[in-house]
Amino acid sequence: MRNFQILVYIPLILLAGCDNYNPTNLFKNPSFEKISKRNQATSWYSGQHAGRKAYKMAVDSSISFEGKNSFKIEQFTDQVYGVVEQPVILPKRINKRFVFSAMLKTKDVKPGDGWRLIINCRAKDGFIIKQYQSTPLTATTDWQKVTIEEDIPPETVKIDAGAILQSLGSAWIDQASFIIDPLTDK
Ligand SMILES: [Ca+2]
Repeated sequence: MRNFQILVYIPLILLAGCDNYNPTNLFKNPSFEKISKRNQATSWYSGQHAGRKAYKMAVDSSISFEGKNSFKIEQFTDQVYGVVEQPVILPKRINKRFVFSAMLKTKDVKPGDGWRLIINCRAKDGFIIKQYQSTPLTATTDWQKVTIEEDIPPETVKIDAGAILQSLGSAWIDQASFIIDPLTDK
């Protein structure tokens, strides 16, 4: 009986001594399962550089890593960029370390800037303080997890996080995750 009591008490002591902050995925609709008008993904913004239309961007219900849907972006002519992203509202935390990850896939993406994750850390006036990007994927690749783990500059009030395509070809994103302060959850 005494041994049982010890086993019960130790976890209680550990819980009392740690930070109660539980990092959660800050993305809404992170797996692109909720669809809005014109086959777009709820809570996500997709757009391209001004000028001639060069991208098709929509939820793809024929290919997914998780659930029924992914989001597909296809570049069919020259243009500066096409992007799918979401504004992330930051929790009030002192230590602003983040981990941004997503499953990415490509088909026949030409060499160059390719398909990659991108984060813009913005000041109150919208100015980009810091930008992070992952290594571009090109050619044809199966689903792979891509991760960016970095610090958020202290003056950041808003983050836009998503993926950008800057080469001809097709690309997909699914199972996106944006977590703040993963190290403090231990
Ligand atoms: Ca999905």
